[in-house]
Amino acid sequence: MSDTQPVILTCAQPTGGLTIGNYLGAIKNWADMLESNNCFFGIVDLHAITVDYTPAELRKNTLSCVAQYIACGLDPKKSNIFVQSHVTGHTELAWVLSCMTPLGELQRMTQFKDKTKNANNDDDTSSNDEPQSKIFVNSGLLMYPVLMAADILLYNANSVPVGADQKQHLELCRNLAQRFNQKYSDTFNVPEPYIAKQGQRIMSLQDPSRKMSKSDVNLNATIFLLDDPKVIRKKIMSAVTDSSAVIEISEDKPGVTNLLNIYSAFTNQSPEAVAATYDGKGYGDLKSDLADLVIAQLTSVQERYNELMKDTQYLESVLKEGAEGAQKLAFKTLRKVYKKVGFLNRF
Ligand code: ATP
Ligand code: LTN
Repeated sequence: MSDTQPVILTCAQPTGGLTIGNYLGAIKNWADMLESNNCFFGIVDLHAITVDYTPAELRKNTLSCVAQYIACGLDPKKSNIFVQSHVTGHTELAWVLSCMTPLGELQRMTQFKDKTKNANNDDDTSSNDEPQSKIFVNSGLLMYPVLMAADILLYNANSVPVGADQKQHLELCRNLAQRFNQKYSDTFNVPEPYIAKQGQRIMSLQDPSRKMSKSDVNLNATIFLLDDPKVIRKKIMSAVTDSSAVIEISEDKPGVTNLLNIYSAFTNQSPEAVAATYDGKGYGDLKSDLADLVIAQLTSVQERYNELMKDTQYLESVLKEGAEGAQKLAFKTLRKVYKKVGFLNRF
């Protein structure tokens, strides 16, 4: 790592086990960037408490996420792996940025609208007797994208590798950087999103119109990196497809298209090239081969993960070093920002 290299920053929430969506859309691409960039990989626990959670689970998931990152190839010697709440500055910068963010912009964010769609308001008088999951619409959910912008701008990141679902959040971050630079003078890089061609949007195996998510209530919809091989095979074999049994990429066939996309992202081929190899074959063949492929790729990740989880001290030392490296840069940016917005120097 050197100070002159471009800064790459990206983060994941410790809201549950990582999925192959996280792996293909995000982590797999990050591992290729270690050599020629100054990389920061955050585990954003402050974001994770915007949804329903239990403290013990959060603690467990955070450490497990570190081990999963390393097992997927993120070498802590070549990058900074840190926990967001260990670095002061994220929430402080978020406050400054929130004072420059119109409320309406946050209310219009797709993720905010999606996450609050099922909110059960006290004044809900609908006669629908169906039980609904109760969502607590807290202010943190609304502020989520501002905190995310702070995560990125605190390190003056040049590039932010994310899945396609984060495009809108990145756009807000870019707007805030530009707004700040215009109002107070040049301070932040305007970060570029990096969205990989393959694997950018892995969909649910049970409802291919929705993204594969670690918080999906239907466990068959999501393949977790730590799923048992038998479970992986069962989930893939029962993935939703259609009745035509022709293997092709098509908007009318979101199920099989998703399976081809997963195959293509694991093998770095185009989805069309994968589809061509299945000419004349059936969905069962594709599913069975895909299960073999996913199991083979995840077995080595799982072996490494199990080793790492036996050594909590090592994982904690990774986080200590990661936080120290991150904090250095964070302080530098925050000092500059505080001065520009008119706060007195600390005496
Ligand atoms: P949740 O599923 O609980 O809403 P998440 O997995 O979307 O959370 P993160 O863990 O913060 O949220 O995501 C980490 C990275 O993985 C982000 O860059 C995100 O864009 C990417 N990602 C998440 N799901 C997918 C998916 N289904 N396809 C491609 N990329 C994804
Ligand atoms: N919102 C992101 C997680 C996230 C993030 C970030 C990603 C929080 N802060 C900074 C990149 C950079 C998500 O994937 N759900």
